Amino acid sequence: MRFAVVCQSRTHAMLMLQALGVSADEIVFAVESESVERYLKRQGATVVRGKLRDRGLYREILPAKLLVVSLRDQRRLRGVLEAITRERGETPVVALSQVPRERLSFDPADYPWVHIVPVGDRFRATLRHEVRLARARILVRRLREILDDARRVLVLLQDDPDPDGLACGLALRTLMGRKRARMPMGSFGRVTRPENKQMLRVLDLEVQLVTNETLANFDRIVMVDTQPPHLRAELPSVDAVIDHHPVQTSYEVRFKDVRNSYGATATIFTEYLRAEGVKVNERLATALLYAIRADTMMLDRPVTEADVEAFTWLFRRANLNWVRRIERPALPAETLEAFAEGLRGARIEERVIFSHLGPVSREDIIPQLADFCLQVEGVDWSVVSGVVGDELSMSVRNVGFVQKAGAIVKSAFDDLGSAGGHRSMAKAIIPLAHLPSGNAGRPGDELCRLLEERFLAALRGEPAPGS
Ligand SMILES: [Mn+2]
Repeated sequence: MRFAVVCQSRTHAMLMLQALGVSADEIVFAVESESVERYLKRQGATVVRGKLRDRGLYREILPAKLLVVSLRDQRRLRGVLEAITRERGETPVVALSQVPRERLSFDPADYPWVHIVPVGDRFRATLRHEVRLARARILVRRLREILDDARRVLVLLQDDPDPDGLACGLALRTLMGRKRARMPMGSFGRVTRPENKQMLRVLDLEVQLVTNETLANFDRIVMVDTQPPHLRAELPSVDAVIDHHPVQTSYEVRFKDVRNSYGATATIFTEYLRAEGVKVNERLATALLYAIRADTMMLDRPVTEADVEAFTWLFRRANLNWVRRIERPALPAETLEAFAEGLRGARIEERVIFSHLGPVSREDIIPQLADFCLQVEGVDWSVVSGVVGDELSMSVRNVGFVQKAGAIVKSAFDDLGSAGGHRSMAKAIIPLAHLPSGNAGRPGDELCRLLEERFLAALRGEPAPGS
């Protein structure tokens, strides 16, 4: 079986010969014009000539592997579809349209068997992407002019560097073809969040702690994912700023690319890299992908076409196992034991699952078990606690459509230690000295009863028992 194409002009015929990507003798064309017929025959294609509204024409070219309708005059599409209706059989039909579906002169629902492709929209989106890359080339050239003759360049990140800043630092270094020693990343603060620390480990990244004095060791300073007014430190002159936070005007800089509509600065850097044709290895792709994911909550926050484009491109190049390792640090075997113990003693009351782990060697298994327990059927809340050193640490999770976790935990435990959090996640830290001692956390003992009673009272809006 051959491919079948309906078209009106030589241009469309030429495009289809290229687009189908098969040799001309594997295509049969239905055309009206004699000159198009002559052209196609010279290319080696089979041609049937007749009126495009004539059903007989389609009896000659169908069935086919695929029938593509590519008309110059969109107003004739309906007539062609009408003529094909009874002849199409099992042949898949694609109609290329220059106008979007909603601007067709007929209701496409009348022809549910045809797949209408608005090529104009697709082409415009592609063009917008290419225009962004063309602009990026100009920007990268200006950036190179500023950095090329510098011996040491500092990539300055926000005070508690996050995945977007870290990924952009690595991207800038790759873009400029520099090694770590000649373009280190630095910050006035330290990486504190566990996932971000894990990102440093998995992707082998380093951030130097800088001070106003050590800044003098660098010939140039580039800030990524942040702008000078965001830092508490008084900065000397900064040479370049690449960011996506709202633009600040209170500073002077030689190079500034701030795009507030973008979901992540990593998207800007992905455009720079693609525009320059720089090889993006697995490590860099993973860093940038993770950055877009983290900054846009998995594309759940407002993003642009550019973010989605960058994400899709990076997704094919990134190592998804590394992404998983960053997001969810692997549990050592001994914590499984604690997990099992915690589940054995778990109790469900008023749609809340309680589990107390007793003394734990790693604090992070408490939130992990809390996440896990929320999957239990009939449970809206999970409350998991454990003893870390001389404190009790508690993680609370809920399914999201109930009361705010932060407020509940605060009202239940604020008087005993520190407590608070967000809508669906919260945490409390209570010094053991403020809790009943004894056998420290067997299910049903005084400590566990106190935690359960206080939490349930807070859920019901009652005052904490014994407070
Ligand atoms: Mn960011």
